[in-house]
Amino acid sequence: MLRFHRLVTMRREGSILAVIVMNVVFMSMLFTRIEQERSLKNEITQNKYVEGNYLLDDFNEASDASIPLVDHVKIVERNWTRRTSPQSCPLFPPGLKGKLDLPGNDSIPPSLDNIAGYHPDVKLGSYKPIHCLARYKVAIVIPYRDRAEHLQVLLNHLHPVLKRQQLDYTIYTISFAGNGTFNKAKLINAGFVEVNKDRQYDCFVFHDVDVLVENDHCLYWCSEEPRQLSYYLDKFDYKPLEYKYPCRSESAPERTKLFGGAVMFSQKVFIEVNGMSNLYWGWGGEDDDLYWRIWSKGYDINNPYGENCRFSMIKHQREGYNRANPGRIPLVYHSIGRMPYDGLSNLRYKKLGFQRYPLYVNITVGVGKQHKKMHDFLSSDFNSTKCEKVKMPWE
Ligand code: UD2
Ligand code: MN
Repeated sequence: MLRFHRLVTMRREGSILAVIVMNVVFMSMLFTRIEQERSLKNEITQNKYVEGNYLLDDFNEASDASIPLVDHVKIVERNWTRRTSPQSCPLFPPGLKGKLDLPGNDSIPPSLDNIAGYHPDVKLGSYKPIHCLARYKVAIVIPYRDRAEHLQVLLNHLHPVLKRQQLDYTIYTISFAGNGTFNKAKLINAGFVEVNKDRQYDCFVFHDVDVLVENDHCLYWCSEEPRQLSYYLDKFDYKPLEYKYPCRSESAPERTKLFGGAVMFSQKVFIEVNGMSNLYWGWGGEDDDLYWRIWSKGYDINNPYGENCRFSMIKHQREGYNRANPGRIPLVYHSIGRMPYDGLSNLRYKKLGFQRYPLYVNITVGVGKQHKKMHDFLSSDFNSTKCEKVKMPWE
């Protein structure tokens, strides 16, 4: 009996001990996490790139400390002006072809020299109709690195379309310097600022290098509201793509719509949403973040030309330095709250090159790299099911 009693007591002591050990482990994990957040918070507030309460850039550093980052992004605001003078080009461009031939996946595009030869009227990346006044000035802004063949295909395809649409336009590539992790959204922000310095435009099309419009009745004409041009994509059988984000607060859209590919903004609205988030390093999420931004300001995908705007994407593999961003779900979760201080307002980059080629203008920029602590934080223990617990260290 005594033996049995001792056994029970030992068992009880054992389980108490186990509970204590578990608690200690749990508490230490919690403290580590709190400590991680605290030190990141300190880092952010002590950081030299922080002005007031705003986060700047990828938290604190460009990959290369010698890169003097631009101090302030100044954009001369431009009023929307629709050109409707007697000289304006017709409302229905006369030379449109309708459905277009697309290059086969294995076909080799003409060389840039040959393409330039077909388009002597495209001068240093720009064109405007000569017999009438173009209704819109459009900048095509392509985030770019190391996709020479796609660029050839796109230039060969798009110049004739935009010419027939009687636009006054320039095509820009915004090249990512170096071989670090890609950041499409930050390239677009930097491109937006630089292109505004080059010339005044009515609107901007942020255009993947690998998407091709299938019908020239899909006009690249500006609208005051943002527009998703490539909503109907071959990759998704041209079905409107909407998805539920696993993490979503009440102030966020219930369904997120595809907002990658080719999207159009007036200067006013792109500034209104503070551009794109600078924090998406690697593949994915930045397009959804942008959709949440425009949605929160009362806009939507806006598709005036409906299924005329079918697009096809050149088939390709994902680059090794553009791996899926593990932090995209928590970042999107906080998208709308972060909008006022993460975007054009805290953009840092360095312009490293500017070349005018016959068919496009290239602007090379250094955009730094993701801060290591942020990288570690975002790759730590998030997953899509824990999102309601996700709290960003600065919030
Ligand atoms: C989808 C979206 C794209 C973007 C991406 C997630 C569509 C049609 N596309 O594209 O807009 O939201 O998901 O990040 O919905 N790029 C380079 N070099 C690189 C990597 C990227 O030039 O090494 C540029 C290029 O313009 C490319 C774009 O970034 O088209 C998007 O990258 P992607 O084509 O690899 O991604 P994808 O096809 O999944
Ligand atoms: Mn692609």
